[in-house]
Amino acid sequence: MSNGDEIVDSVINDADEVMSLDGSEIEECLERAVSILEGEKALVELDGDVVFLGDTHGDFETTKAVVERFFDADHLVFLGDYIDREPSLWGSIYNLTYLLLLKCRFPEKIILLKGNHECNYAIPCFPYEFEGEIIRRFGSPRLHTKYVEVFSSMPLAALVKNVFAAHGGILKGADLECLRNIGKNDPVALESVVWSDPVISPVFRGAGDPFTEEDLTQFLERIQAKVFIRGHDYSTSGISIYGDRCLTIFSSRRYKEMGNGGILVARTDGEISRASDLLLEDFSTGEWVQYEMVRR
Ligand SMILES: [Mn+2]
Repeated sequence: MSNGDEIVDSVINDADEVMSLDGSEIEECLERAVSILEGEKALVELDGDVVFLGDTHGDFETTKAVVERFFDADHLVFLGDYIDREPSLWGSIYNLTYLLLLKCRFPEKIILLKGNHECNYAIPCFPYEFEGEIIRRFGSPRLHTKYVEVFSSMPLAALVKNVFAAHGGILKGADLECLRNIGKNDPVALESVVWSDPVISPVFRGAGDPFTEEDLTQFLERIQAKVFIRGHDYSTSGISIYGDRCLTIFSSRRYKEMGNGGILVARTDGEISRASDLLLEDFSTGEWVQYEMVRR
């Protein structure tokens, strides 16, 4: 196989084909993905029915199941953290590369936001196992450099009608005009949007500027949105806080032993004015079941 279209086709037809791609085939795909991602702004603005996914962290099996079930949605918005802490060998490579190939074939439908694990080149995160994994599988760090080009071209946030979506946090003080014009690698935006947590989060990270309910309310008003959906935190999966305006979801089998509450996706169905207007489904049993959002 050498033709880029054939590589994309083979994986679209059978996701498991991603497991047999060699280094040069992957490199070709990454170059395509970069050229598509470079065409997106830091803030992706969308319309229509959307399914949001939290962190997948190398959980290729879950990603396949989500794509299979929700492919009919207008957009699948992934909230970042595709790599590291994978549940099975090479899961990060398969999960991320599969998603990038989907992006190449369905650039409007598949939206891949940046998580803090895709930001290690700018702000180190722990654990960052991905580079070592590339070296073990392909014998050199060369492909990792290509993946970093992909990471640095990923958008930071999405706005879907009333819903602002990002991996971790908000950009305090920003209005819509500011978000529309921000650089994808603006250091303040990276740390704030990709790393931050709500101030009441139990997680200590050492990066990011935590946001209060007041910060969130002001930010959402300024950008004319009503709800913030984020990933980043395995321990508060499916919990809405700050007056039902901030929902955290997590979408990986990993971190179960550390309190991960479920493999969740959130769908829009009509107008969204509170987090609990989003419909949650859980895949932690291997079957899709409706999930009751917890409000705090
Ligand atoms: Mn994260």
